Amino acid sequence: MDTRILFLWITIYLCLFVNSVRSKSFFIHSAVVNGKKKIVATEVNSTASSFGNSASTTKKILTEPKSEKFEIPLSSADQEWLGSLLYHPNESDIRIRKEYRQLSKEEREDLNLAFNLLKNDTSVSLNKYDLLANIHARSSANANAHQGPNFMGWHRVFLLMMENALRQKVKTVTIPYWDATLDEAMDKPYNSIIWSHDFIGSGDGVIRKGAFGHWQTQFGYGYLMRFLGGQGKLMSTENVEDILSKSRLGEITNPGVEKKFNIEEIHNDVHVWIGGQMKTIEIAAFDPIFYPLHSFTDCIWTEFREKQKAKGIDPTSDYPEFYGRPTHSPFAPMSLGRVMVIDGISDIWNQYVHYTPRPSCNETYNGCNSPYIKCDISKRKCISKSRNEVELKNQSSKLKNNDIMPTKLVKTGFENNVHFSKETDSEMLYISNRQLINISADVNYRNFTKMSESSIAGHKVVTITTISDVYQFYSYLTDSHTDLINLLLFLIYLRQFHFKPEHY
Ligand SMILES: [Cu+2]
Repeated sequence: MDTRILFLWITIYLCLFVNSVRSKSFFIHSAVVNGKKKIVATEVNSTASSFGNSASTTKKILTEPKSEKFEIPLSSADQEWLGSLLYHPNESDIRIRKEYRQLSKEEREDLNLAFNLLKNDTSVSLNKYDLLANIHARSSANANAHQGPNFMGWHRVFLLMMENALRQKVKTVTIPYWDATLDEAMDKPYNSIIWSHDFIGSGDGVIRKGAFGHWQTQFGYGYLMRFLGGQGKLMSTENVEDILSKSRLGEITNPGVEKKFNIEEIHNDVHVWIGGQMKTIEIAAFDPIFYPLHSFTDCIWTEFREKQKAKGIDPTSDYPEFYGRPTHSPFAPMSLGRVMVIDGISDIWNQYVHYTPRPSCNETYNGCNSPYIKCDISKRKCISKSRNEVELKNQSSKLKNNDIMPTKLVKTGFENNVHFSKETDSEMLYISNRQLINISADVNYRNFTKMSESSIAGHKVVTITTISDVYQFYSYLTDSHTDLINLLLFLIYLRQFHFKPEHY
């Protein structure tokens, strides 16, 4: 039977059926029936949630998430804030997204800082980071975003919303992409420098240190945690090449595309490989690695669309005829403001978003462009360095014995909130140890008055000044800067803090 006629038939059938049984929905996909490939409709049930099961699996009953738990009511302030994020960049707001390991130290710290400032901003329900992350969990968006061709468009817009949110906090931040193929090519990818406190945090259970140390997630899922490499698989260079060898969006997305070419399925494996919250759709976006991963899939899609243009295919009208579930139909709502599914393939979102070329190298060219990435000539490929290989410049080194007092001093400050001065509050800030501190809204963290070393040991009040003073101060006090961000969050919002000399 001609596939168009079959499709029409299924559509009629579906309309009739959906009318008669309102709560049911169907997933249209290809399947092998009696040895022949056919287009069939499968009823969609409502349960599961973990990443990974292929929509192209024959006879598999697809599942939608259990939603109620994740449907927190949105206040008008929530909606207003979320709405403020739904815009695309323009000429005056060009975004360059680099590979994570190509960020400078300052850029990494700014990114971490912005994430933490969102996490600590409770002017909306939950906090700004979690409220936005939770959008990914809501049943409407979840159904729009997964297991169909809208996967690409939905996550593109969502990523941009997170980037816009981060830029409300630190306006130069863009979301780097995590080229997982650089790790996949390692012998032990879980040793990649990516999984370190200076980057996105550890991967062996609860994250206890670094920018995301002891981050709490919502809905009873506890501390942020990862279990790298337990299951799943990282993306390989071959995966990317396979995807880029295709010409149409419908050839690289669900439904019914062979896994080898299916970008959503390949990305699912990475979610599972990371484990922890990342493994479950509804809470995956609570892990900040979610965004660099999606920045990478978006980077691949950007490259794919460029190739389409070169082949004379217009990516802005390339939405597949067989899109599967109704939530992926071109004129379905995206469940992100008033955006529709078809808007996701428009150029408006990516016109001013650029990706640096994926790191690559060979005998004569080294485009790895990062102290954390090396060129493996035999593989003709850039590979991530491991944590052991990276000699992080540890300015702080070892404490001298006679420096012990200031160490105690600051540690005690952390443990005893009472020592901190409180300024006019307009925003709340949680520090790593969950202390609540009132801060003044007009504080510009790059603009403090000078702190001198003698004042640390000699006076009751320490005034912190510039960011570099904060670094210096910090490195003076400990032999590692992995907790830097926690201290930063603490210090940058406090011009002053007091401590009681009797403690010493
Ligand atoms: Cu997703």
